Amino acid sequence: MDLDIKYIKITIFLLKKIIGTTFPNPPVVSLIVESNKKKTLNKIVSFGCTFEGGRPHAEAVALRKIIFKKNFLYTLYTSLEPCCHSGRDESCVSKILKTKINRVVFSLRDPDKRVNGLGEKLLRNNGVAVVGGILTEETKKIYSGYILNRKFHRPKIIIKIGSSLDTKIASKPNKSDRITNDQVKKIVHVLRSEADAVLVGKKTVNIDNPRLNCRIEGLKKFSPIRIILSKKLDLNLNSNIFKNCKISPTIIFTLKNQNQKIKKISEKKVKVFMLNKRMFKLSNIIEELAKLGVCNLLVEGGGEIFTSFLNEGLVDRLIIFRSNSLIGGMGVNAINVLNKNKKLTFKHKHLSIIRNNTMEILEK
Ligand code: AOF
Ligand code: ZN
Repeated sequence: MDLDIKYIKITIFLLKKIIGTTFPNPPVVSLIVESNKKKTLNKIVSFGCTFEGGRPHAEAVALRKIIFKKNFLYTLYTSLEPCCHSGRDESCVSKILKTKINRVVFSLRDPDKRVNGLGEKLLRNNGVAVVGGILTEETKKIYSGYILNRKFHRPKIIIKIGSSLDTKIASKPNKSDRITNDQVKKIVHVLRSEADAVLVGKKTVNIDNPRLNCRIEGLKKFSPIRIILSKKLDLNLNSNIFKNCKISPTIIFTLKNQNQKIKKISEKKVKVFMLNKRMFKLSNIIEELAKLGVCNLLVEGGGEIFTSFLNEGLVDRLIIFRSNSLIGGMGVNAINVLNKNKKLTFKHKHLSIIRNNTMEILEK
């Protein structure tokens, strides 16, 4: 196998392990390979991942650990084009240029307009050989939310439905039921850890009383920001969600002119975004979330919210967990009335059995 492909493959393998840990920055993995002049001997001498919280960047971590030797060549392999803007720290390109790295190989060009090819150009102009675009089919998938955020100012939207065999999410209106099994619950917690934000409607808060965090040991700190949509701000303030807003950041989108209610809810340490009637649209709300750095948004319910996202054509991925029992007549549908003039078709990507439940993944 071509050496460049081999090492980029390793960065991609490791990249999958750090998804959801680097908000608000994209996850990146870098490797440094030391070679003899004939390139017959090659070995990985350092590696780095983007740190929790987004800094230091992967390249900076990899460079920190290395001792460069005389008579050897050094290639830096990285999943994303190295940055060239000085943000919270010196840029990676500038750091690379101070070392003996004489070649950089990356997979995806950084869609962030501050970089987008400039990182590559700057390295080349300073005598570093650069190869870009290795295995981009794979990295485009991993960075899909990041690409949507930077290019289209919206996050990737993943709808998660936990339903009965006949796609009902509760046995009757205003009732909360556990429908799927405990293993599904664990998978959902992993999905939460991978997401930057999780969104629900006011009924889900008031009826299901979820915490919306990740409660898997070791991953708790990667819990997403919690987003609640509530036009009238008629939320039960004793709900679980309002018990730990200091630890799990929480944002509520509501309509303007409800000062009294906002005062009360603000005591819970939540952030309230007020929009006028015309602006209270999913397309505007997700744009606001993108501005906050949200690249991957998990939508957890309920039925009205799922339906609105589908009607607006704002669903990139559907994950449906289904139990093995039917609910029937009184049950609440996961999806209500869809606009007839919209053709909604998804591609099946995955189907698996989770004990007595199933998991189906579909994409646009
Ligand atoms: C890299 N390596 O590991 C990451 C990069 O807020 P800042 O200053 O840290 O910059 C964030 C931007 O840096 C982000 O939008 C993306 O362009 C790049 N992320 N770049 O070279 C990394 N995480
Ligand atoms: Zn960087």
